[in-house]
Amino acid sequence: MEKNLSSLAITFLLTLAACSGQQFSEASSQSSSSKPADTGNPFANSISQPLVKNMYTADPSAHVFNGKIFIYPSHDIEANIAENDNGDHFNMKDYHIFSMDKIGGKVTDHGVALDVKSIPWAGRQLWAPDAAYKNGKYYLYFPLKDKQDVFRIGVAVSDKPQGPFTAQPEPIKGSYSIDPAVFTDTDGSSYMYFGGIWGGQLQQWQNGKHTNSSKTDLNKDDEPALAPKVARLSNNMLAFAEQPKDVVILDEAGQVIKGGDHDKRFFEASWLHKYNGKYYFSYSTGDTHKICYATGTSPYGPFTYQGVVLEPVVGWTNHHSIIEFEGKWYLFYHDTQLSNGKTHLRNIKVTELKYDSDGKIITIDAYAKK
Ligand code: FUB
Repeated sequence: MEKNLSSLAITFLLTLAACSGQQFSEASSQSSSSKPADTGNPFANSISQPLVKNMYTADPSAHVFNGKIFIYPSHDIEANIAENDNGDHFNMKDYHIFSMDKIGGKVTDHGVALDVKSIPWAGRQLWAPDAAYKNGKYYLYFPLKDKQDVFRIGVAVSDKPQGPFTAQPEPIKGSYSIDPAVFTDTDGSSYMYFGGIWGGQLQQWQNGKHTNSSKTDLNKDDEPALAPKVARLSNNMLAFAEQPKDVVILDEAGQVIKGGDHDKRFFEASWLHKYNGKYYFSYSTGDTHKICYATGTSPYGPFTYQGVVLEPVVGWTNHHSIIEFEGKWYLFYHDTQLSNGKTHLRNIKVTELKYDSDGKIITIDAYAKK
């Protein structure tokens, strides 16, 4: 009985943290399923600890460059902005880049790599970035609202993975919405995946044109959900080489996932990795707080839904990246342990990710330390 009560208390706390201070004000119906019975502290059985403790960090995009792990996160700050459906309280102003020689090793902060003040087209809100390497240069891709308060995706260039980066004078032509993730395939082609609904504004665009001002999604639960986008990048990595296309996500029966299927439909936080020759597209389900994944045989998809990578974490948002390092696979993610549950003040973490013999990702519960 006591165990059950503790379990209930933790589930309640997780739900409370997920629903309060959330990016968007609508309440979540989803709480984490099997939280460990413990003291009432939802972080007591965290499987990993914050990687950075002297500032708030989120949305970690990790890459291996020159044999080291580099992490490109958002830099959360207390901006004292009231929470609303647009995510205005995520009012980040710069990026710090971190590196590690090995998992569990020292985390080095390389200082400010890009400041909003140095981006000529900037309005506000530097959200989740990513990075890529090609031909001796490093590229930092970032979502930012322009002076008209429309999210675009910018790119900044450096000779070093840790920056500092110099922003291009304009956003990437034809870009919109948020959360760029760049995957470079074994043939050297690089693809950008992007998009995010609700505050990420993806629902406001159709065929590259700004068409409406919906605050949430298409409001058509029985129709195909809004798809994330993919575009191959040009050789100089500064432009789209083609019109962005839909990343189609199918359910197990081969049907396109519908807008009303909030447990599986795409919300934000795209990531693409390749394992044993298969392409794994992973993403956040937003208001159901999960990281899910789908697999396919081409970087363009279609991808078929496979399951959950990461159960909900404490805090409204869930955002991740997946890399291989020295023969093992790792999930970088965030929660709100350092701020004790404040959604806009997050901290990055890392844990090992495992596959079963069929290549299925074994679901991770961030609070199930044995
Ligand atoms: O960090 C701001 C936004 O919150 C990101 O762009 C989303 O993915 C969510 O994590």
